[in-house]
Amino acid sequence: MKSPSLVLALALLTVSQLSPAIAATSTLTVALNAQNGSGESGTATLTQAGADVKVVIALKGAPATAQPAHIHDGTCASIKGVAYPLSNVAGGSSTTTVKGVTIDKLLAGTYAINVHESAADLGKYVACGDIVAK
Ligand SMILES: [Cu+2]
Repeated sequence: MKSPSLVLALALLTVSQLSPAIAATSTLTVALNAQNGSGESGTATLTQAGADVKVVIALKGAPATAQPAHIHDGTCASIKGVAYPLSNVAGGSSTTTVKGVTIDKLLAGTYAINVHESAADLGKYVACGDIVAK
């Protein structure tokens, strides 16, 4: 005979195992703020697509020329190395599929999305946003 408490325990275990999938973040908008007087600001929209994350950058005030963009370790206030390269922003737009990562993994770490002036002037940052939950 099954005891009611065993049935309850099994039910709770099942719920606890399912809940991470249910709670997985499916989309996240990161505000990209202008840096160094660039006048470039906008958003990066992250969308979970299976095992990958699609990152769409939309910047106002950006030039038509290519501007490198990356997901960096660290924060905008304390930027570190490149964690995941993104497609260059051109005319304010960039779309990248970052393979093998989840939005939840990005949120669990410390990451920022950074856009640079140009390939020739990587040291000048034009827009940045920390990847944080709203
Ligand atoms: Cu970068």
